[in-house]
Amino acid sequence: MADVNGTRMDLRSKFLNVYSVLKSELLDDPAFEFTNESRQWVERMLDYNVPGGKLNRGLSVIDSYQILKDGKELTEEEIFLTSALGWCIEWLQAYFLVLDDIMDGSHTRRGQPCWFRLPKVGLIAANDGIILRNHIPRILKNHFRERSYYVDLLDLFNEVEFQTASGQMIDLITTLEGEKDLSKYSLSLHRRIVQFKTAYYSFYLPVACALVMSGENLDNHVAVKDILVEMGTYFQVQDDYLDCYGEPEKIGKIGTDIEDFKCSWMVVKALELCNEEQKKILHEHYGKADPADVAKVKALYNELDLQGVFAEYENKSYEKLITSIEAHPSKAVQAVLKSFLGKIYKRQK
Ligand code: GPP
Ligand code: MG
Ligand code: MG
Ligand code: MG
Repeated sequence: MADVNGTRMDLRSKFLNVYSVLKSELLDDPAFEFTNESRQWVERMLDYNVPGGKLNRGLSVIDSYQILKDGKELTEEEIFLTSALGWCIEWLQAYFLVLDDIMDGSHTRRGQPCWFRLPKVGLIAANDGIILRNHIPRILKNHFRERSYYVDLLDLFNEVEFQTASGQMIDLITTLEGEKDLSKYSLSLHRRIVQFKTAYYSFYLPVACALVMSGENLDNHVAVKDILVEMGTYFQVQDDYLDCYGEPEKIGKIGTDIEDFKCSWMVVKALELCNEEQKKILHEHYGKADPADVAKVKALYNELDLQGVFAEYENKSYEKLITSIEAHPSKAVQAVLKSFLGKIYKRQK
């Protein structure tokens, strides 16, 4: 095991080195005449928002690619290219999070204030989100322009961004003020939201990047996509659960779903399990910023034992996912999917 861990450590540090390379290129982009001031802004913005997460999505591209190559050791070039793709996903994530935190009115992210909360930043963060988004095609152009699969990568990132923005749209418009109506919240609406806002970019995209780089045609991998979207749905249910029951020191953020009237898995489950009296409590207190209202909702979640309900959901989802993974004909693909699932099962952050 020491060897395996050693290799992984090595890959992680190589992955982090690639961040520095990509950042330097972007800070010297000949398409823009950087002044010291603008260069410093971008550098600070990148360091604040891009590398500070768990890096699961980014590292999964290298992992998946290596497994698809039957575990053969990767060349330095392959490590660089898979890392660059991994970083493109981390950039995409940074872009989404900077904007999502404005939209959700969040306060903290990855253990620090949300970028837009910094006094010097404010709504400049909206443009920083656009800059982060624009860095992705620049990285791809710098490193993949000559590859036969360049167009497929551009297309993949475009498709997934569209899906995510559409999911984010339904996440937001279901909460519209004046139409606050819990009766429209259902498991099927929740599913639709989280598949689009989270699953495609967080789960399908890393594996799809690895497949494209291995020369695969994504049209031949619909079954893999379906399993990854299922896994992403499970991941966002965990996120909804941790929004309420996670420890802020561990998850690095303070939940806002109850205040924001979100169609979270928690409220959908509560609606499913509550009696008429309890439903009244939800209708009265859900979606209000006052901590006393939030406390009422959380007390109801405890009363309904949503922690127990979640634990059961988690076990069932895991078993279902393993069953669908083991039905896949390729052992290599099975290994990719199991490795991904192993990273998130029973996660606390
Ligand atoms: C996660 O939702 C979804 C995203 C981060 C996608 C955002 C998409 C955009 C187009 C901006 P969440 O709000 O539950 O995440 P968190 O709990 O991390 O704030
Ligand atoms: Mg959010
Ligand atoms: Mg959100
Ligand atoms: Mg959340």
